[in-house]
Amino acid sequence: MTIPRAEHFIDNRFVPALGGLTIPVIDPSDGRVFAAIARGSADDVARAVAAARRAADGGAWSRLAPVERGRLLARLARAIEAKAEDLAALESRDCGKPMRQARADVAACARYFEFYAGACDKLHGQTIPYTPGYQVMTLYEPHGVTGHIIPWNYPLQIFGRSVGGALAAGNACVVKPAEDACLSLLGLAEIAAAEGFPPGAINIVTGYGHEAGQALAEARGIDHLSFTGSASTGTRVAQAAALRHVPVTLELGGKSPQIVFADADLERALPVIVNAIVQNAGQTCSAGSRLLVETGAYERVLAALAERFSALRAGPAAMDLDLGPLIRASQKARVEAFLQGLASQPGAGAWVRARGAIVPEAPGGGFYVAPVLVADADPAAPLCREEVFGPVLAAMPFGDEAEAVALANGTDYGLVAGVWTENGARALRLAKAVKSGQVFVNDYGAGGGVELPFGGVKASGYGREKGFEALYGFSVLKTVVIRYGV
Ligand code: TXE
Repeated sequence: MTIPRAEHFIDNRFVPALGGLTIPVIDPSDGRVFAAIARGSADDVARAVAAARRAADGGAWSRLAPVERGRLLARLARAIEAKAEDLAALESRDCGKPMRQARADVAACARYFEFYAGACDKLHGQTIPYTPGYQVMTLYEPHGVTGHIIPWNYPLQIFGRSVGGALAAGNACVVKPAEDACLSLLGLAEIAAAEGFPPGAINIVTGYGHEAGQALAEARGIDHLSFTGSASTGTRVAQAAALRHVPVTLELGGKSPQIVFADADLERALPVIVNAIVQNAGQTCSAGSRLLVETGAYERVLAALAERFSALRAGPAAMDLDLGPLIRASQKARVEAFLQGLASQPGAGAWVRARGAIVPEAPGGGFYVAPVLVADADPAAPLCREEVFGPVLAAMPFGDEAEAVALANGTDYGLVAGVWTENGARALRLAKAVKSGQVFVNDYGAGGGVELPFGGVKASGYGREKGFEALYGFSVLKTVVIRYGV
């Protein structure tokens, strides 16, 4: 696949930014510019919203029967699979992802469209027993035009989960990908048009968050907003939406705990725990970034993890190692600042127990951070409370179940938790006591499967994407009351 043009995708056509400006695209593996994208403005967003409105308000998209929508989504899933290697190569370069990760992302994106293809004609309302002489029914109707602000960590996956669900419910979409990573989504939109999606169903406006993103959050003609990103930007988006009474779904990341009891099957747990923080170089909303270990097993677990961390290798995406670079220089600086902050941490003082390596082939201009295992981390320190979004695992011991729950719930976030124990009753108690949107027992899904509703509590956001549940969020429930008696 060639690198898409530095243009928006509106009404099934590539169009330049009205202001004629572009933004350079940097390869995180070497820090060099290799492409450009259009720098969208409020005018570009308005143009995309108008196209989506035409599609949603009586246009070809809104006239499709649900079964036909489903067939289009299924065709798109197959087309994504057919172009998987090209899309993965683009995603890998743009985001600095090792090819294995990029291929997995493409497969997940296709799977979202496959899942939602089958769901289009299954969003049933109800009939409600009411007073004699009345017939009452509920209808799930599309909002109309949905806006989607997508982050840079998993563009294809998050597009699939968010836009896939919105399209399935019958909405037309305007998408603002992250300025750091949008090439694969422009390629995907072009594929969708070629597969027969009517003009205006899927529109993409690229640009900076504070320009195109803010304009989308404020745009008239948007009926629902879906945002995935930082808590601070999510707040701005929700504030802008509130002024127009537009409903919002927010997924704002987390500080997710992995809770390991002494009876856990470590053979099973350890590779999953490592992967949950190393995958995508730790830039995963559901990264298992805190490790809580029962005191009796603490030393054993840390020794085994230290061995695994020391063997990890970071390097250019093309080398397909354990992890690639971070997305950009500022993200690398952010992660390094957390590590430098360790020395000034209050309390007993955490220390780096093990560190992986950056391979010598990694270009000096790339944004690499070696994976780090931090022992005896202070739960009150920023490292344990804030989202680092890098390959840093903070470990700490706990004495009993109550302390484990208190630590697990001791941050502002609540997205995902992992519980590792062979004691079924304890697993269930923990699953209920932990405040988060998902809990895994004896596994950790880094967000889980396409079928599993996903989203947070507290500062991790609200609303759910993924699974059938998402369709309720992307729809409006209407109650129709018919009086037929005299
Ligand atoms: O996020 P932003 P950033 C977290 C993670 C990371 C931190 C900063 O901790 O270290 O956020 O990353 C768009 N109005 N996550 O600064 O700003 C922006 O263009 C509307 C967690 O990159 O939240 C991009 O498309 N939109 C996370 C998207 O918001 C705006 C994924 C995310 O960018 C905007 C990414 C504005 N005013 C970062 N400003 C997750 N939950 O997975 C920016 N944007």
